[in-house]
Amino acid sequence: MLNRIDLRGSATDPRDLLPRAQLDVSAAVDKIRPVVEAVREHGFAAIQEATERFDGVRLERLRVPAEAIAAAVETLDPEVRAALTEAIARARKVHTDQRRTDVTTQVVPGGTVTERWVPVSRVGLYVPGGLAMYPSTVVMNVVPAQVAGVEGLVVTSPPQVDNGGLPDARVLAACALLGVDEVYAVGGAQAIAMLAYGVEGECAPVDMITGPGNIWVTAAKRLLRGVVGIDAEAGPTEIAILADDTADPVHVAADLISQAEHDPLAASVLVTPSVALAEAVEVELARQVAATKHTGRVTEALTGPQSGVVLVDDLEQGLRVVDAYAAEHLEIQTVDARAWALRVRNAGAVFVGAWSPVSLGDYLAGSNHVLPTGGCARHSSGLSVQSFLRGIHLIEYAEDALRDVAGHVVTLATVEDLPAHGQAVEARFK
Ligand code: HSO
Ligand code: ZN
Repeated sequence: MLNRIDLRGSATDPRDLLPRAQLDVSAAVDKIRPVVEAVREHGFAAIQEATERFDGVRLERLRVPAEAIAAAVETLDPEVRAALTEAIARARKVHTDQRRTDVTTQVVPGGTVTERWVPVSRVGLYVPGGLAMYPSTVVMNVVPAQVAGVEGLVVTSPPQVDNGGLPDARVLAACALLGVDEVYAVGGAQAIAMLAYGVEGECAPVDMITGPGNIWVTAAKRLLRGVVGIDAEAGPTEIAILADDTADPVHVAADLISQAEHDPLAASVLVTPSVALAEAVEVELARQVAATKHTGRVTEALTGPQSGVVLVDDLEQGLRVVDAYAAEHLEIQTVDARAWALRVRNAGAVFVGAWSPVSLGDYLAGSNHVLPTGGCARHSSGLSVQSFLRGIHLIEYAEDALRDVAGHVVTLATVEDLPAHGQAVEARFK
């Protein structure tokens, strides 16, 4: 079922040997530009028109009434409520430990630099509502923002025909459980434009937008980056598993399928020095894929060029391969899994050992599931409290401390041919 990539005995850089799904976001940007411009110019009327056209719902107002949010949590299945409550509690625990404290450095006597960590004022979270209906994503975006101290937190999600033109009831319930009461029934590019520009009398503009979305949402985020802050462009999800012959093929296959279930473009990659394991996993995949609910998209994802089994000489080479690939999710199912995990340099999140599958992290580990895809794990991290904070330097020098260093300022100003910079210091000591 999986493509086989045999790197045994190969000394070439593995970086480009593992193909990735390509999304043509630029083409989508041209398509959504008129929608974004219309929202900027005509506000409510443009959103109403686009929503009718794309979602088949005529919105009388954009904001979801408080009673509808309260009703969603009242009618929520108690088991779902218990699971979401536990997910929120665990995520809060982990994210609370990410809080930063302001640090003052005394550079010289009388001269200090303080780094203040200040939350973004107003954040908009986009929650998809098509193929994917993810209350867990509400948790993963809202919790770090709240822990960071973001005061204005708004959620927007497409209206559902079968929920009376409101966003999905489970998404609304997650908002209620998290204490988010500013929620809009707007989806797609028009939602991103609404958040970025604001809509007179309906929705104030935000400073930053987070949350996943389909290609149109991603395109709108790319177009509006700069007008607002954008967290990251989320591509199709990825799982890589580094495993040796101590791994259980039943678990390995189940985990590969679990992320393939998200999207026909999802990537599932097994990296192993064990041919026996690779073969056992193939047998298991055939059995489990036939029995899984979303067989169609799982099969497409697993057989696509973005997925495969990579055979390596040993775990050392395997480590080089997974580092080069920089997966969104990396599982280590080997002997001494923790020791190997600590050597990984590039991954969005690393799942260590037999009892830490990716789906635990998707919901209940306490870690965040908004992670860098498409190789971005080489330079970026997942969503965290830090994503919602800005470090602002406070520079405080006393007269003597400035005088002591004035000569160096003048020297550097002169070498850069910016003499007025030097004079701004010298003027104080004339
Ligand atoms: N695996 C997805 C997140 C998710 N899974 C949400 C289930 N629900 C991307 O990390
Ligand atoms: Zn998932």
